[in-house]
Amino acid sequence: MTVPPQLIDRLKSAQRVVVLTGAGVSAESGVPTFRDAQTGLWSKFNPEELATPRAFRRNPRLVWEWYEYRRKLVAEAKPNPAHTALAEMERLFPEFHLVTQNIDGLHQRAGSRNVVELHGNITRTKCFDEGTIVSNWTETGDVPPKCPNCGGLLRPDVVWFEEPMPEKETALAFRFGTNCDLFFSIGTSAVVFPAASLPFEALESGATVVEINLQSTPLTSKAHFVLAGPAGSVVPDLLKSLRI
Ligand code: BV8
Repeated sequence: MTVPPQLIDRLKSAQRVVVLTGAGVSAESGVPTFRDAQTGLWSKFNPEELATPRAFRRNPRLVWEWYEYRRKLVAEAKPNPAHTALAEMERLFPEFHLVTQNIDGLHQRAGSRNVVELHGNITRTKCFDEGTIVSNWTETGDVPPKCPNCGGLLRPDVVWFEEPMPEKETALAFRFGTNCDLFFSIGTSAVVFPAASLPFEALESGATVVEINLQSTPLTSKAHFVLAGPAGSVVPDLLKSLRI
């Protein structure tokens, strides 16, 4: 992908860069996005119906098993060149912040150091009742397993629909997003709020906004630059253009 020369200039003069990533960044690692058709036994469920507290209360075993299936997919996945290039970009700017909607931890495995996780992380587990993180528990065959402290049900430490995003991470993301000079929205459908409002707030605050996606989104018509292509090759091309 040829990076437009005006964008290369913006990249070279940027002081404060913020990147927002969505499931599209992990797609080339084999982690299905939310809108990819669900496969196999999960094909009859709509993720937005499974990723809710209501679904968990109604059928905790089903929701726990869906996350166990996705946890295994994530454990087998490897960071792809988009993750690695973003980890390298972190060191090239005076200020660089990576904000992700993804729960797969692949940015951290690729070497990104300060990652703001807006929607939690599937590799962490918490007590549904107490909200405390639980790192180990006795396997009694219960599905979901029980909290060793209060006996409540364990759940993944992710943000479900109709649950608020974590306060600290949300405040950080919006502080970074409204105080940067260059904002990238990469591999996100920009339809899930409040995360999806971040690129628009960056636009409002005067940042140059770049979208990298395979398809158009509600952000496409407003972004200053739109690089239509797979993140796994477009992001490394951006990095290469910085090196010249
Ligand atoms: C909240 C973690 C309020 C879980 C996720 C009615 C009732 C209540 C709330 C609402 C409502 N109506 C609307 C809302 C708000 C709701 C919302 O926005 N709904 C949408 C569907 C309209 N939001 C919420 O509920 C949020 N909370 O509002 O709380 C509140 C406040 C105070 C007190 C109480 C309540 C919480 C939202 C977080 C939900 N959790 N994930 C899990 O993963 O299991 S969201 C999940 O979906 C992902 O994290 C992602 O952010 C989002 C979208 O999924 P995808 O589409 O797969 O991914 P993405 O968007 O990233 O799209 C993929 C993109 O990649 C595509 O554009 C594709 O073209 C592109 N792509 C694909 N391959 C590539 C690529 N691009 C580049 N290269 C490639 N190779």
